[in-house]
Amino acid sequence: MRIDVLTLFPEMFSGPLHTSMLGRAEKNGILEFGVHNIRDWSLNKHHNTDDYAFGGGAGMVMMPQPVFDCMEAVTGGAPARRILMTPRGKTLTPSYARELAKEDRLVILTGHYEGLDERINELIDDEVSIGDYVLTGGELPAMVLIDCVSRFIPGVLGCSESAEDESFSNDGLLEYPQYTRPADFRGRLVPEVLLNGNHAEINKWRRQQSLLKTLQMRPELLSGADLSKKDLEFLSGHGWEPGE
Ligand code: 6GU
Repeated sequence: MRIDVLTLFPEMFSGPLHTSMLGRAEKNGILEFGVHNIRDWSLNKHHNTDDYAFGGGAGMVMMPQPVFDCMEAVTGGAPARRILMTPRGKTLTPSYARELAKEDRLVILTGHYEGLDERINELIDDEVSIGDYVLTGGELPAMVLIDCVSRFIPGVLGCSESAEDESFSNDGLLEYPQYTRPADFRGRLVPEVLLNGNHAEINKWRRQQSLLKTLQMRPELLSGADLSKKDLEFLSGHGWEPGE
């Protein structure tokens, strides 16, 4: 997949796209990134990209010309899924990320709240937000989207990892606690059950820990989780009633 980003702050992308899993996928030729400075397409003498809002009011508005020219230069009319990062977009979900992972080419435009000339929408297929809070710009959300989508592209994750469509791969439950060596770290002991090699016991403990963690942190997930009769008994022993 090729992913192009149109931004006023290209330097923000230099770390995240080329480090860790994304960096490895890029080296392996699975992902290809292009980051483009919208300012480079400004025809304005001072390379401005925004101007006062028609009708007045505080805040500047991103002008259509640099964005249109940048988009045309980057896509060259070739097919691409064009995404605008904006808090008024639809919320990023695992199923939407999986859908985007099937595209050959994404072009992501990062903008500013109450800051884009409405005519820029003509260039855009989807408007996407990463959650119900407002950030200072769309750059961090673009990086979140790229990371999230990349996990669904075959070869990006190692073969021992896998991306699941559900938020939580563990039957819709939160993950159980993990431990590594040493078994005694400054007097804090690893639970005994994990040390004895009894895998039936270990699996039971892990399942119960997942159920408890979900009950404590995200009880609303339990109604959509894949729960056995044993799970339900365990949860009701901890005060949970189905339908809660
Ligand atoms: Cl995509 N942009 C901004 N500025 N804030 C956000 C967002 C996007 N998603 C959540 N908050």
